[in-house]
Amino acid sequence: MKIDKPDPRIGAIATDVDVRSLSDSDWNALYRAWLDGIVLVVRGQTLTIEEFLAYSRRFGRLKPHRVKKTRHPEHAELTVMGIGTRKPDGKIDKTIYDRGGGWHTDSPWDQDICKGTQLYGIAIPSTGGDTLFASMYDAYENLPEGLKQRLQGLKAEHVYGGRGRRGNDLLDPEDRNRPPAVHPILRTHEETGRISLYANPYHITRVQGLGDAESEALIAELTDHMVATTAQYRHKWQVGDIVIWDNRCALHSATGGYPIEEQRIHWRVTIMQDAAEQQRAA
Ligand SMILES: O=C(O)CCC(=O)C(=O)O
Ligand SMILES: [Fe+2]
Repeated sequence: MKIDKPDPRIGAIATDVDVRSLSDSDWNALYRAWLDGIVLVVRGQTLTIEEFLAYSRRFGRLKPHRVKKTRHPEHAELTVMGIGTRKPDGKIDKTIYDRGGGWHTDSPWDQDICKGTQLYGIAIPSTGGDTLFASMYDAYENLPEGLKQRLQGLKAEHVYGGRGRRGNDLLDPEDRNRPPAVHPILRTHEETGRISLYANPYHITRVQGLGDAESEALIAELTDHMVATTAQYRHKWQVGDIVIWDNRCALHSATGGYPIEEQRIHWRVTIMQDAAEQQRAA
């Protein structure tokens, strides 16, 4: 196995390895490369659904996604991304085509911590469709000192789709309008001990304890800092790529811009942090 690091701050790319038959030392190296690199790419895999789920479970417990209509019918833990970009009337279904567009972390609307999301490339368009990742460790480290102090102890509320409840159409009616999840804006990573900025421009609704205008202004200020980080990795997909990112310390964004007549399909899992990991940090 070979692991390349395009930038010491973000990204790790593993090649010459088969995730179905990993030695203990290769597994430990992959997990470490993920924690250190925030985004881990493993190229060139040929997996069945069961094999993809088994490899994903090595990272942690899998939780079926709140969006039920894109779950695989026989494997609730598997979401299939990118099916149905064209509606029966020929129009583009933007909720499918644009899904994952705009800087965000996954599942901040869940009170349980989503440690990672893993995608597996099934069908990749000839052009466009890259995914961008940004380090929120770096965003935190580059905040002005006064702002770092101001954020101490502040918590933010998150709901699916944020203030505009964007993407609500993907949810079944009983899953819309759930109460917000609350997370600290400065979060200490349970496994690396590093501090990151966790304010999710997409799903955030308000900063607790502040008036509406002050909350909006702070969200705007933090968003500017988060998206300005230069510690970014742009993934250009190939069929057979597995990409896992650490939702505790990264933003990501699907960039779209691929031909609508071409397919862009990924298998996706949501990987949760278990209670023991959470306690180890406390
Ligand atoms: O399709 C992509 O590039 C990213 C999708 C996304 O945001 C996700 O799966 O959480
Ligand atoms: Fe996402």
